[in-house]
Amino acid sequence: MEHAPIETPERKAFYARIDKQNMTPLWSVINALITPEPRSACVPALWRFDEIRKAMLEAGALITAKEAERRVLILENPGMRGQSKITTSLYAGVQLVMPHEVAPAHRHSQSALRFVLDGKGAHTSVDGERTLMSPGDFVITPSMTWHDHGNDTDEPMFWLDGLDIPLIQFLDASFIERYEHEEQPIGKPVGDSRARYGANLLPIDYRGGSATSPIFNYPYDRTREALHQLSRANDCDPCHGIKMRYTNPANGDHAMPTIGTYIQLLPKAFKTSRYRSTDATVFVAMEGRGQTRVGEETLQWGPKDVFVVPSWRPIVHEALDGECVLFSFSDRPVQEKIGVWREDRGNA
Ligand code: 1HN
Repeated sequence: MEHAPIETPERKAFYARIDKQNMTPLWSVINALITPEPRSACVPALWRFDEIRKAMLEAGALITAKEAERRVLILENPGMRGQSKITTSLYAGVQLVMPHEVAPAHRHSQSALRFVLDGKGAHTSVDGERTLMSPGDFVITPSMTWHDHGNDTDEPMFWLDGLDIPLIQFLDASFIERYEHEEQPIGKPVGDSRARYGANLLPIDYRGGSATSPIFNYPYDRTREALHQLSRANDCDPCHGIKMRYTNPANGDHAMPTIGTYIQLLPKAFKTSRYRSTDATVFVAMEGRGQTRVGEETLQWGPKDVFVVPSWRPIVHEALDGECVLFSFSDRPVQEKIGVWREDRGNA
């Protein structure tokens, strides 16, 4: 039933009459509303880090982090220009904090993740706790937590921001408040949440009631060590290599309620089996060089490049120059919660 009913003069006249009462026939639009498979405006795309970095340093000379509130260049999906989206439901941008700058404190209902690309030792503070950031660290800013960033080092600091902005916009649930000072007071020692929640321990009466993981920095050195150890066991998933999910240690759920976050290792020369899933995914190549075939297109990537794969488009990753590590994020937790997430592993 892919064809639309024909438009007779009587029908057209009827549509015109009911149009004035804000009514419209379903049978004219049903095939666009309910499609046999996902039909997305999102297209595959790649941003090279050297190009991002160059543009960001130009931005660094044009505006301060303070004036901009956040000095970020949005990575806009070429199929959805002007919408501040990298996928239909998610936002991504690259943020630069120059030496001795502060990005002032605020809080909002959108959840944010940071994946550190370049620079070492700048900090972010979340609800009174500060963490220092290094390349490959995955840092969370939960919904409605106060956060500010600062860079006391002598090098520019770059990271990828991922936020659920389009999703929250769709739900009409956006709130933001600015803090009265540039920086919030720090009331906890560095490493407090890691000791409390990230050591296979939990405070005795902790009930894990919040939607987001209480750990807010998942440092790359520990993540990388786990991947290294697992790569020695040689039990790769044909579709993913070795792919792990960042979790909330209090309940085993995704680390963030709206954004699924993943780290994966492709052994040297590994080529994945054709795979597709309904969660459009943003990837960051953390280590190594490789390529990802997305339908008919091939995206060639190297360290710190960012690329995006639309929903339900078959992908094949291939490691071309030694071992590769990919960080990724998607709206999979939301799709799982409402029971619509699907994957197709081919025969693998
Ligand atoms: C935000 O708060 C940050 O805190 C980054 O670093 C990007 C994009 C839109 C709205 C808020 C940040 C953002 C943002």
